[in-house]
Amino acid sequence: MDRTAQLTTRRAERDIAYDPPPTADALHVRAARVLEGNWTGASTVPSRGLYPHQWSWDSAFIAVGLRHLSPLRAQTELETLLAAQWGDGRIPHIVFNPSVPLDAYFPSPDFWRSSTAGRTAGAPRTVQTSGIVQPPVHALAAWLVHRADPGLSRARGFLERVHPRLAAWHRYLLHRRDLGGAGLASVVHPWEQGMDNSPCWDAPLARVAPAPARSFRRADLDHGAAQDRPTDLDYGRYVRLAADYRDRHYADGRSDFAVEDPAFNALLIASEHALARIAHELGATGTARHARAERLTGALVERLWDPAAGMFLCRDLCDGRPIGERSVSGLIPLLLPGLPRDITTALVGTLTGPHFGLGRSTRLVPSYDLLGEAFDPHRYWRGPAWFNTAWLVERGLRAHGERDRADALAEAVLTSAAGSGFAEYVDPYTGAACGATGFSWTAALALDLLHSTTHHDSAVDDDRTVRGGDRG
Ligand code: 9WN
Repeated sequence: MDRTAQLTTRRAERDIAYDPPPTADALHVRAARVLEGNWTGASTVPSRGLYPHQWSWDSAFIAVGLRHLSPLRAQTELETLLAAQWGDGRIPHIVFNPSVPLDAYFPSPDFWRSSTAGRTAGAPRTVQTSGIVQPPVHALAAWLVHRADPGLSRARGFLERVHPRLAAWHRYLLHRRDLGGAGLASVVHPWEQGMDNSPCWDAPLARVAPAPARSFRRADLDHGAAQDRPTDLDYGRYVRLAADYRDRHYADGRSDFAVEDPAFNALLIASEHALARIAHELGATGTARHARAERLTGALVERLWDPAAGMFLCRDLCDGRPIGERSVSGLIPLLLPGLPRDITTALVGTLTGPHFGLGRSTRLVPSYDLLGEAFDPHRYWRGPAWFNTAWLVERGLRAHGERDRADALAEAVLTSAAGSGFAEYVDPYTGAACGATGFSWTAALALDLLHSTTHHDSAVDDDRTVRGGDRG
């Protein structure tokens, strides 16, 4: 059965009203057009209007999709980002494009002042960046990009060049950011975790004195609806935290906001496994790194697993307590190969149960608890569904043998991505577009799933199978 027929049949079976699904070829062409339009010559902007610079985890997801269009561009995307790495190993969350006007995005380079305030931390002199980080998806992306065209990768020495930078990045996170002392990396700003406005941050942020609204000018409201974006009060707190970090010259240590987050750490662990494969490809054994990834998985379970919630929860390091909000972040560790089986079973139960409703009431995984008090299907990271989190959960389901659920989620990603004009995020119930359209990682990850599901053996290439089997 061809892809279009498959999509139509499954749609009828589940009785959900989708627009007619595009053919695989049409979807490929439309996704490629989005990525072409957002390519700047050496990297890809997340969105032309709202996000006109290079973003860290966006570029990793974008590279994963770009590898199906141009492995060379995918390699370049990651190399451009890594060229802006700081001497202490951090990969900044934004690399600014000097030809974009300062007022096009806030906070702009004159807020972060990376080349002066970041000097002791080793910020680059020739390029302006932010001083915070984003989730470490990069080694995973580099490995997948390599696998797309190993010949080109070897000819260009791609892995040789990125390996030391990725290793330094992980060292930074595992040492300078182990603020809780248990081995896990901490985030010191909501923007670092990538799900900026999640209700998980409400309690820790409440301790932060906001910068006065008149002291900065938001640019996001020029592009997005105010009722869907974070409030001015939230922004005031984001600004205060970032300015305090800058004024400490980006030195790491305890601050007003320090959280151990499940998705951030799960991505670090998945990237540690990928880095082990990269090391192996370069002639080392990679065994020590796999072993470290397994130890980190143990620490993740020890610190953040909540059996009563049936999912992982964030831990607030300022009071040492778990944060009692259910976010999609707590489901993303499903991605990991070494989880005990009772945990993977519970995670699948939570994903498909009343709090997230996948395959029942929702099409894609909502970013936050459907039953939570703060749930809002349209407000940034407080309910809507994002495509990167769906892609990660799809990988997790597939890795743990949940093939039918993974197929259904992949199909929902493809139809919702195309049907929403490659929206930044969508209403989790209806799939209606929210935020920017023509959003790069939506196009890239739809492209990736299109190629992985139409050519099933590429899933094997990607090492989606559970390494060494489940424990427990
Ligand atoms: C702040 C670029 C980024 C994503 C984040 C998303 C949003 C920025 C913002 O856009 O964050 O980094 O201004 O809201 O929350 O995940 O990387 O697409």
